[in-house]
Amino acid sequence: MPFVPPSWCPPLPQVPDSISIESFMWDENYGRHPLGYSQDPFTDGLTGRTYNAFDLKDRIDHLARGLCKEFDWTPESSEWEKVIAVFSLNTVDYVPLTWAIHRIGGIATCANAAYNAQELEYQLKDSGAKAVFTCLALLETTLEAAKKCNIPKERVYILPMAPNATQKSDGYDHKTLEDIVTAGSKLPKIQPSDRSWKVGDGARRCAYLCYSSGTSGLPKGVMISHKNVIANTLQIFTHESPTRDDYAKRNMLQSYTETALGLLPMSHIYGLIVGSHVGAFRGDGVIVLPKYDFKVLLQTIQDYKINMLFLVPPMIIHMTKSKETVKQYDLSSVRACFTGAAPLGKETADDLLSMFPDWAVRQGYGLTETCTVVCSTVPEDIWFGSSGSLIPGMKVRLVTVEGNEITGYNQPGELWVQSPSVVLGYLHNDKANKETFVDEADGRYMRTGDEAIIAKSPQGHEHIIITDRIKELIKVKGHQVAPAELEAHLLTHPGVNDCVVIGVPSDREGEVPKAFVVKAPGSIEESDALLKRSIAKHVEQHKTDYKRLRGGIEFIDVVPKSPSGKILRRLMRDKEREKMRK
Ligand code: 4UV
Repeated sequence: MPFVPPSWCPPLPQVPDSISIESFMWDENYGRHPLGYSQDPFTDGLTGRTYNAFDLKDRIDHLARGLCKEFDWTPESSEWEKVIAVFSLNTVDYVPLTWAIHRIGGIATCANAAYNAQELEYQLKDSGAKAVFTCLALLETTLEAAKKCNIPKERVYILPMAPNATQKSDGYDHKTLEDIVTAGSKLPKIQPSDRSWKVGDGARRCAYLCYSSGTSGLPKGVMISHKNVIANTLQIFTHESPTRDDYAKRNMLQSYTETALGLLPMSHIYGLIVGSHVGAFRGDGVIVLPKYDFKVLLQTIQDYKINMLFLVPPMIIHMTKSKETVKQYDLSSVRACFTGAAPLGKETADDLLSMFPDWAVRQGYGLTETCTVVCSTVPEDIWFGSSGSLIPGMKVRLVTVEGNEITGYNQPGELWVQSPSVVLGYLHNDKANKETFVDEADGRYMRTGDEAIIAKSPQGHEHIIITDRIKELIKVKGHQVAPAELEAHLLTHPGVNDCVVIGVPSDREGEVPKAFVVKAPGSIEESDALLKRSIAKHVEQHKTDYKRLRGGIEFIDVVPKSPSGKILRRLMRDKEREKMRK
């Protein structure tokens, strides 16, 4: 018997499947007409640069026309011919750019702004991106990666981070997003691509290609359809409705908006959907910050009177460990602090609440493969340590390793998810698709690779509590680290004969990678300490900062493997946990 959302949850409205995300946002049948915005959808928290909803809609329209001309594309051609990478810090133009790409029927592949050139190159090649939009701070990295993927420098465009930031650093006169908008404003109107869509096209067409390593292996392109995004936006919105009757009466759209924090990376599903799409759909003003700077964050909350924070656990830990600094700012506008992407410890939640007794400290759980939220706590039903109740339209099962269905409370099993937000699958990876997306008698499920229990909250509702991670993924400050990627890289070091990488707990970062290495015979380093330093450096030189082996390096004699050669990571992890307990 699958578990379903609590009865107080309004049913999920019909999810439209023949319109694009951008149309959905402005369509009065679902979203809101620009007139319905009392706040500007996106505002730059550093410079104040903003567009009201009318101007933003025009801007997207002009940008879409400009893109068609720039690439000589038609809205009707296949989306796979129109993949554009966005590799940028957060800006007010980030999400509008992706909507313009959707308007011309293309795909936006969002790359983590923390990537180095090699990591970006992997995504550009894998996704088949034809162009990259970046910001000046990341231009050098972009050019290095683009060159290796035969993307000419003419196809590298600059997103302005400040009103007049148009200077170029590499001597080449890159076009800016502004240049394309201006050119597009002089071009004849184009039909949005979804005008020619048939029923179901929105469920079939890919809109975003985000990268996730899933349950195992290297990062893979996750094909997220227009319908997936629209579904999860409606699911979250419905679940969030402060008064359930209001939603049914559609009073919500007029009555309930927030000033929300847009700090989480828009390249990641949490910042992209929960932080940006849901906010824009609800009519929130999203205050965009390019990157995490603790004092800038506090100042921005104070200046813009932000009332909804979207954070990840390490940021909350930073707050609770910096009480004196926090006290210097007026954060009285905040009503709710939402966290997800990694578990928030009960002690940290308690600590935060002791600093801010009025805040609703909420937790959500989601995945790239479910186009974000599966469940979350709502202000009326908060239970620390829990990830809350299922959102409408979501159905889950708990399945034991032996394949038995769990039907009772407080018994752990792997969480399987069924929802209109479960993505199309991984790009050209049949093996991972077969392992992750399973067809059952009652429909298609996604196997999350997370272990969970269902428990009754003090308010008497069924909650999901994530109890462990079965899959190999490591989460560092909410970022994904694929052990397989680090292991493959470590094997290119001459001193490494074999290795296994696991995540170990870290106070500040949640988890950090630790490597167990089998030394190569006759390695040239004179001592173990020198070899360790050399291996750590090998990672630092070729991988982005959060992938460093902060959990350390330990030498072992042999990597435990199954008869079929599969690394037994769980065995290593259990041994490590045992060691830590002692
Ligand atoms: O694919 P991904 O990087 O995706 C995310 C998404 C997190 C979100 C999104 C919207 C929310 O509202 C929200 O609260 C959280 O992180 O990584 C997916 C894996 O991250 C772990 C879990 O192992 C997933 O399979 N994870 C995500 N949220 C939690 C979590 C959580 N609350 N507690 C424990 N693990």
